[in-house]
Amino acid sequence: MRSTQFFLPTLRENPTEAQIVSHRLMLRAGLVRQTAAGIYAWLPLGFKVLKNIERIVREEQDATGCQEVLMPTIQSADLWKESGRYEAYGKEMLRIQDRHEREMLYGPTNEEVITDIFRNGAKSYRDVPKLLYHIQWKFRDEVRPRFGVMRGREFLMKDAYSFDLDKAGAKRSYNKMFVAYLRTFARMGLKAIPMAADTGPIGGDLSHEFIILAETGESAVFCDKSFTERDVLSMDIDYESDLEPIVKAWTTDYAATDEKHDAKRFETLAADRRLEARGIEVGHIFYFGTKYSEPLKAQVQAQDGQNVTLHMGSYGIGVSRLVGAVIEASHDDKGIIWPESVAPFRLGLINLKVADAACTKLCDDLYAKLGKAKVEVLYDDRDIRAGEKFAEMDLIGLPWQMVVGPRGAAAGKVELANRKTGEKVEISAEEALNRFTAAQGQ
Ligand code: 5CA
Repeated sequence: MRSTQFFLPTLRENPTEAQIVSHRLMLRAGLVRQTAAGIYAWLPLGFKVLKNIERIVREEQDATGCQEVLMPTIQSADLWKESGRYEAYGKEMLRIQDRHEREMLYGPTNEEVITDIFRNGAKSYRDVPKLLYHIQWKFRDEVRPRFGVMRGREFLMKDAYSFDLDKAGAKRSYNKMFVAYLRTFARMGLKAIPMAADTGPIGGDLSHEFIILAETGESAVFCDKSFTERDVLSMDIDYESDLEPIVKAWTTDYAATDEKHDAKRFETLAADRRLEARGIEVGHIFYFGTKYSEPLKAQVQAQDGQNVTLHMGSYGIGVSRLVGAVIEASHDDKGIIWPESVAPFRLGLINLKVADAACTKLCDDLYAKLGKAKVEVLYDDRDIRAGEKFAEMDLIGLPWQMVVGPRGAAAGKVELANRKTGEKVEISAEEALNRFTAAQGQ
């Protein structure tokens, strides 16, 4: 993409309404714009990141055998009356009346709808276990929407639901999601720590929040330092095997949010192993047994001919929140530093002097070749000051910057800078090209 064509409305000044760094940077770097309190439009740069996060979530869900569906945003109130949650959910639910005065709502979560779909489709024990998920916008009329996309009213969530014959089966499904979550967040460059959690309006007696550490997090968290030292992605996972040992290994050491904090137990840790910090909840998983299947009569016929009520769990990831969370975890005073896996472009190509024929020719050539090799490049081909280009490139945080100036161009050389480490090397244009085209697919 050429900057002369790209819609990237960046802001020079810090927006006064933004209290935390991710919100400030998302507005300044032209990722989102607020259209109403807690409701955001995604601009091209932000939308690319959102899609990348969605892709990682999807790949890791698919790997577990979880199947993707798409349920509507608008739901009928009837199902919520059947489950008993219609009144209980309170003011966070956006209630709507259609022209026939039927009660509808904008879904804050989907336990009722998926249970209704499943009860109509599953008849026997052969139809379970099943795991289904979708990635869909939710609406919760939060009292205090704040921190940009971190606590929005409309937000994108991945929510998965499991259906099993009994509690032991449901725990197997829970474990699959648990492990998939570890991988999902690690692939985004995040260290997410599973913590025992309260279940709130979703309900149930087994639940973990996945929390990443960040100064601006909404909850105080306490954990063993070991969690920050683990390598998740080198684990070889077979989702059909018994995952309990992995889940055990990740739930034995101390980790709790303030709601569940046990100061006495925490103090038994050696002082240098105690980590007290703030955290952002990026995912939350629940096992709630028959809480919805019972009132909604989601049953299948067991092998002995008896009807059994299904055991269920639900598993959420804050997809849009993650865009903010990744920025909270990875930025400096100049701007965002995207991990390669979610970056909107892998590389920024900076033409320092558009008026210089050799410089522009080399840039055009590099841009064409990178494009051919399917490397995502933002090519700053605008006729503006170099300082402005550098500042914007740092602000939007692409992992690599390839800088071409008239002197280098005359010698066939470019400067390659890493946004994260600040390391710079001057290499031939050909070598620079090879680095990106050869490394594709890694
Ligand atoms: N039905 C269950 C799991 S599918 C559920 O709704 N869980 S939840 O309430 O914990 O939400 C799942 C995830 O959505 C949270 O972990 C969080 O990352 C994200 N989330 C929740 N509320 C908001 C919000 N107001 N703004 C942005 N993300 C949110």
